[in-house]
Amino acid sequence: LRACNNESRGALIVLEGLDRCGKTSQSSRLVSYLEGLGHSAELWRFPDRTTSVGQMISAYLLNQSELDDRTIHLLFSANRWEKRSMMETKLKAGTTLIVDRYSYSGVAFSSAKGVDLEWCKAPEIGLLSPDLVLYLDMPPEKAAERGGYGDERYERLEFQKKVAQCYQILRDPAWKMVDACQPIEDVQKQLQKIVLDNVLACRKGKPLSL
Ligand code: DGP
Ligand code: NA
Ligand code: NA
Repeated sequence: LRACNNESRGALIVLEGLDRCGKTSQSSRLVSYLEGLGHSAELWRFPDRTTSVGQMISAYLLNQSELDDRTIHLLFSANRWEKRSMMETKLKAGTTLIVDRYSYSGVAFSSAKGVDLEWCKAPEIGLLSPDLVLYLDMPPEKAAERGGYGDERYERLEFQKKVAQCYQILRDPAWKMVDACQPIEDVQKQLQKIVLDNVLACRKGKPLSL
């Protein structure tokens, strides 16, 4: 599917990694960087806690509700599905989306609980595929040291170790691995270079993968 007959489109760029690896601040810095270069860019994140599905997810993460592992898995997926058409509209209009977590978090966090990997992947089929996946690589022990974990459900070292293993299983050769233990400015510089190449490729009319 070609975006708007030869018109350039935005790039769908996903950041993944363990909790506390620096994804959120790196994502917002990337948006500022692209905007500074005159590109249209937006910061998105999943879960998007502002929707009604997102509020159910948020309550679960805050341990205010209990949900079966498959039920919460499907809610996380539904939260991406409810945003799909808006993502497509924005990309086709030329806006690059920097997305803090996406389907890979969905599969990694649920399969870390022991839910079957293929079952976890199924509801993600048909969502927009990213042009670029940036994995902020950091050992779970190191991430846990960073200011400590909060009170959210998954912020426990033993669980994050399992998530890291699941990300390794999911990891694709096309993923760009960035050492997130480097100083924040160095991580940012590496990310900027990789992202810029991909944004430019999409502006040259790279087809929107669906
Ligand atoms: P964040 O807002 O990025 O801190 O994410 C909240 C927590 O939810 C974090 O521990 C990662 C986890 N998470 C994010 N997306 C998914 C998902 O699709 N499925 C599951 N099971 N967990 C997710
Ligand atoms: Na978190
Ligand atoms: Na985050």
